[in-house]
Parts: sequence; C-alpha cells; structure tokens
Amino acid sequence: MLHREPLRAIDDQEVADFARDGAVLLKGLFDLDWIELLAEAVEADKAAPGPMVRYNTPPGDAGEFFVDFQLWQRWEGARHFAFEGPGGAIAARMMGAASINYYHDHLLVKEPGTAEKTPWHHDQPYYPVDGGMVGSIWLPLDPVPRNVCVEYVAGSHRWGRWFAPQFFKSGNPDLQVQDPRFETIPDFDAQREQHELLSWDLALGDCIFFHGLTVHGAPGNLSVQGRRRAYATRWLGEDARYATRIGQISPPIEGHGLKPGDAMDCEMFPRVWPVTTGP
Ligand SMILES: O=C(O)CCC(=O)C(=O)O
Repeated sequence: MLHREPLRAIDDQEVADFARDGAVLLKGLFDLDWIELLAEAVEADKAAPGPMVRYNTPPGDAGEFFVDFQLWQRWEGARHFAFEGPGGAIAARMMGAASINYYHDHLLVKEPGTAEKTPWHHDQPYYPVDGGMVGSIWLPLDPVPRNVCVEYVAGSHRWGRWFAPQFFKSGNPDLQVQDPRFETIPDFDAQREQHELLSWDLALGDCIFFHGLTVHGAPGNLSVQGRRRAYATRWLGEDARYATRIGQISPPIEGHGLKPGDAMDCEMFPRVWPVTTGP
C-alpha cells in the first residue's frame, strides 16, 4: 500500500543526530510499494532519459554511472511520490519546518562494475538557494551494503564553509566560472583519518536524510551483480530563499520566474507539505 505517512514515527534522537551530524540513517520509513513504483519510473527513465541526463562512465568501460534529474516532471510514479509520498512529512520533521516545498529529484544509478566514484562535495553551493532548511532524502531502490553507500563527513554542515561545486565528470567544460565566495574543496580522501565518516548498510525501505551543506562522496559499485539505484529528492523548508550564484548551477532549472530573496514557492518548486485538502 502506498502510505502517505512514514511507516513509523521518527524519534527525537534521530532528529538530534541529524542536527549534530548532518546525516542520519532512518530505517524502515518507506513501504515497499513506493520503492517498486519508483523503480518502475527509474527503468522508464533509463530507457528514455530527460534533457539533463549525464553518463559519467566513459564508453566501453565497465558498469555505468547514470545520472538524471526531474523524473517527477516526466514519470507519473515519481510525481506521485513527490506529492503523495511520505517525503514531505519526513523532511518537515527532520528540519523542524512548518512547510515543505519540493525542490527537485536526482537519480544516481551505479550499475555493477562501475568504477566511478562520486567526488566529495556538498550540495547547496550547486543550488541557487540560501537558508538552513535544505535537506535530501537518499533513498536506495536496491539494498545497499556499506561498501557502496555514500559517506558523509559528520558535522560538516556546521562548519560555516561553502565549497565550490565540482562536476561529476572530470574535465566538464561547462564549469568555467566558480563563485569566488566559495572555497576549493579539500581532498577528503587524503584527510580520512581527521574526520568521522558516516555510512551504513541500507535495506529496502531505509533512507538517509542529510543536510545541503553536509560534505559527502561515494565509492563506485564494483559488485558483480548488485545494482545501486539511488533516488535522491531535495526538500526545502520555509526559510529557503532564491539566491544568486556566479557560474554554473545544478540542476539548471530555469523558467521559474523567481527573483533573489523570493521564497522557493512556485509551480516548479511546489508546496507539498502540510497536505492541503479542499477544492
Ligand atoms: O549517490 C551518490 O553516489 C551520491 C549522492 C549525492 O551526491 C547526493 O545525493 O547529493
């Protein structure tokens, strides 16, 4: 059954862990019918991707790191998830938000044998969005063992540092100008011993909730058979404001008509929680 509410209440400790670490494992929130519906949308999208698709594995190499955005605008299951799924309620609870707007979705599939890592980054500098209530639900559509899970640098959302976006495919010619307000991101692989890195084993129905400023990266998927299809969705609380960025943003969503300082509330970034009923 497609439950609108999470399958269980999120407890205060989970909210406190998120506030402290910027990323937390939330077990057993999604019923498997949501996972199945999203998996159907993902397969449809892989067969007929959208205009922002990126293939991050060089042709001829093993595996495939497939990235696409805005499935919710093209596939009914993904749209249903945005408006009628439990994501809005989860994001509101985790961020202490009174209302939630849906920002975008981001599909990241690593087929078996994929060597490409997801480079260290945090998400908010990619977005033309200021404010503290910027959160993601990383929802795997396959069981994820820890050795292919995203890793999060605990507490990095509280550093007050903003790192310049780096694009997933090396040598991306689109990234010509960086916002001078942002620092170059350090090599967190070289600093692994200096930080607490969080990652988990996830079963179907589990997700990770993380903050837009939490630094994270992910290994490839060198398993022989196990796919790693992750559907990441981005949720904004009421303090989020449209902001200017210098250089490229991602995803490059245009045509919303917002001006700097506006609330992120329009048809492209729809209000999804609290749920309103009526005419
Ligand atoms: O799934 C991945 O490999 C990385 C996920 C990620 O970077 C994100 O959701 O922001």
